[in-house]
Amino acid sequence: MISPQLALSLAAHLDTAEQRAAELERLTAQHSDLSAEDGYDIQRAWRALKGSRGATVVGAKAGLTSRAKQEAMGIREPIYGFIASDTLCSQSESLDLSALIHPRAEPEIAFVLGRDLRGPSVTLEMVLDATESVAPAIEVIDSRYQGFSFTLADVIADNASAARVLLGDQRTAANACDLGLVGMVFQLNGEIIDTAAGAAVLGHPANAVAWLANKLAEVEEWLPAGSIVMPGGMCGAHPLAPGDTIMASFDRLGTVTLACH
Ligand code: OOG
Ligand code: MG
Repeated sequence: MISPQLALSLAAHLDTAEQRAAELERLTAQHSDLSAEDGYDIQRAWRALKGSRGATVVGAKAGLTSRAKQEAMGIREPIYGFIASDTLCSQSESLDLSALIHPRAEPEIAFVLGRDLRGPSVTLEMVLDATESVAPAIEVIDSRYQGFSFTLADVIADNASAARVLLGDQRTAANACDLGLVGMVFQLNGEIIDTAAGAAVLGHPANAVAWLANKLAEVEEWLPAGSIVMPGGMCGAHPLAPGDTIMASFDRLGTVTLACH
């Protein structure tokens, strides 16, 4: 276990890297024995730091929940992070990439909770029951580490590379269709760059939400009603450049479009 002082000082490094949009050497280069639990301690210290500046937590994210994402990042287990209020974007505004280091976009099916979800032993059915609606979403991830390269402890400390969250306008009941069978087409500047189905994420995206609720229970946290929950990218994340427009179109759930400058 690391000391609260070290957790806070490493969180402050990540915070500075994010604010300056300047990449950082991965933490494990200097602290090679950091564990996943240490990573979560650093992440919570960072969450507290952002909270002290007025940001609130509006939801949570699971990451590395699809084979595509696990293979791309070389890490074979899911992770989680928090969604800060100042990372929510709107489709009506172009995203300023100069505030980010090396942003990448990934398509996700977002869950908006109508009721608290508290583990342990949350099931897929319990997730669907507690969900007010699902929405087409794009997550912009932006590792604070050089070369977008990290170990498990590093990426956990870095709040699972969280940077921006964008939801499309449409809301659909979680039980209106089988979310595992929902197809998705990912387009960059009008060209198809990837396709996937909901089942790419742990067999069903609600499984990722259940995993997250159960994992949070280990530290006596939960997903409160009203939370936005991002279950994880359905396919690999795609780098963004100024002038790009990236769009994820989902069967039944609608479309979400992000323009960048
Ligand atoms: C880690 C964040 C993963 C997802 O949806 O899999 C993530 C990364 O790939 O940098 O958000
Ligand atoms: Mg993601």
